Amino acid sequence: MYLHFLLSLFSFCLVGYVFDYYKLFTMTDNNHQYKLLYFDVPGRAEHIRYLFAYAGVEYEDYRIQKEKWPELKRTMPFGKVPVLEIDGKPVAQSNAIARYLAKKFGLAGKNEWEELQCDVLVDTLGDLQASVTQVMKEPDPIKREEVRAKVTKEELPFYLSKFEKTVKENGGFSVGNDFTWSDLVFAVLLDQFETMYGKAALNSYPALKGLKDKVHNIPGIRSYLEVRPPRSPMPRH
Ligand SMILES: N[C@@H](CCC(=O)N[C@@H](CS)C(=O)NCC(=O)O)C(=O)O
Repeated sequence: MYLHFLLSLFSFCLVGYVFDYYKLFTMTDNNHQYKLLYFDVPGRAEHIRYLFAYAGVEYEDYRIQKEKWPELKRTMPFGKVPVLEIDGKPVAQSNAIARYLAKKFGLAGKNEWEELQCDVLVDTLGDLQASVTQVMKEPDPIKREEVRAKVTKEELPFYLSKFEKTVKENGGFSVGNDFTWSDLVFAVLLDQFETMYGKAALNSYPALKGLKDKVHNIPGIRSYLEVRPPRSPMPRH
């Protein structure tokens, strides 16, 4: 009778332990195989790399070398990257991938309203990034300076001052009162602005600078930044 009781207690505990390990395993999502394909630059994949770093989930960060791209391009779902292979199945579109991972890693917002706010901010950051990239894409040096002046004097202050207000109102976060994937997208883009315009670029936007620093101090992201490979040239297309 006593032995029977001990055996039942043991199996009960064993089931508990197995269940706890299962939860841990599924939460960290190391039960899927992920391979991220992109060029050896931050570009449209960096927020996806930040998401994996934040969650501490393993993935292969496959950085495509210039000479390998023409052949690889033919095998991509829409001929472009980033592509995330999930258990061998290729998925395209950077923000669709990021939103999917954000949901898995608890970074999509606490309710539908917050999910919507994340999408709004991520898309708006995309608009701003498109204007900034326009400068680099302009081949004519005179026109390039005109575009640069418009972006620097009009578009950047317009968007950044609105974002600054939002982050201030949310107590240091872009959405709600906790981290979301929108914060990671902010950190990537603001970092890019500092690289392009110098460290003083965010001096007038202390809340945004604070948000960027806060994201870069998340342990997983800090570790990723410490080992991030140096950039190699992007293929011309
Ligand atoms: N909307 C897509 C755009 C993807 C895209 O334009 N990818 C570029 C790199 S940023 C590319 O693959 N360029 C190489 C090519 O088109 O051959 C996304 O966000 O994933």
